[in-house]
Amino acid sequence: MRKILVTGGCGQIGSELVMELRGKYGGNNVVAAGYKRNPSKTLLNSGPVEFIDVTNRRTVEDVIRKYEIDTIYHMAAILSAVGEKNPELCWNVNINGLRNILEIAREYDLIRVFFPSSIAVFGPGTPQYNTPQETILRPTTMYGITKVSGELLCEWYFKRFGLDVRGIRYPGIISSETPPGGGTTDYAVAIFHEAIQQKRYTCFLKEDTVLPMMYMPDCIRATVELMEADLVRLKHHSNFNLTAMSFSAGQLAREIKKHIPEFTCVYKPDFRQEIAESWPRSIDDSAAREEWGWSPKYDLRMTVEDMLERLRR
Ligand code: AKB
Repeated sequence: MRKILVTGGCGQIGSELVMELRGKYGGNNVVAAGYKRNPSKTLLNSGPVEFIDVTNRRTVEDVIRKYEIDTIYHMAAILSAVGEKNPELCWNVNINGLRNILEIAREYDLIRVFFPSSIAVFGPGTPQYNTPQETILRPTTMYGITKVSGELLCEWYFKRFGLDVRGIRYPGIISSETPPGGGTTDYAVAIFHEAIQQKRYTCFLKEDTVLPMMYMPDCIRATVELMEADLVRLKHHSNFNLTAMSFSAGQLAREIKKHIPEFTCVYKPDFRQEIAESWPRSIDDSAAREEWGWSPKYDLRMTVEDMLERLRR
């Protein structure tokens, strides 16, 4: 039986990933590790929760030894908007934190590590439509810089030490359980909460800003499927392009309006507009489809329906 550590285990993706992995491998075999956020009762009541700081190697090593961990999903990260406001923190968590995880994985002979990359690895010079797997990686955000460096670092550990590190370039993730923490795509979650509670939302991106997106059930399934894929089939490792849909802020608002006719959305772009404009509009994820059978289930209509139903419940 696997013994799994999920760093960032109380965050947007981490908290739902922990629950999926606990269902699959047993509650006691999946440790949720968080830094600051208060863990939910669901997390606390379904298995071990530990507090670690990924930039402090000792705190990670203690948990690895205590639970005899053999697999790490390293979800702890500083996202794009917070990263621009606090670049030093972003570098420290995303680079030094990742390096601690990779070093520990190598020294303790772990089976596998998951690394969350992002569409932020791309930049204004990258083809914006159907962005290829292999293309120009010249991001203009600190977050993007740490993600490109992270991909390269993971690749180096794979080639040099045979460490099985796998990763996905996540698009914006829409979810109902835990709010995202400081990204550029966060509007696509906040808009649902405001639509239900206030019937009004002020969006920090322009109406016609299109970004690649994915609903959480697809995101979790993709993450677990990649981690369970046969290594010999993988030509890529830590940098898979992945997508489910692309839409503009205006399209999302109009889809929500179909369910909440009184809902209005106004657009007041801030510094995040420039970040969004440096990212692709749509993604070519054929490598993920070919190498580990990726196929998304949720489109915009299904996502909006399911999000509203869950949030109202
Ligand atoms: C962000 O907006 O920073 C993240 C991402 C796309 O990696 N959601």
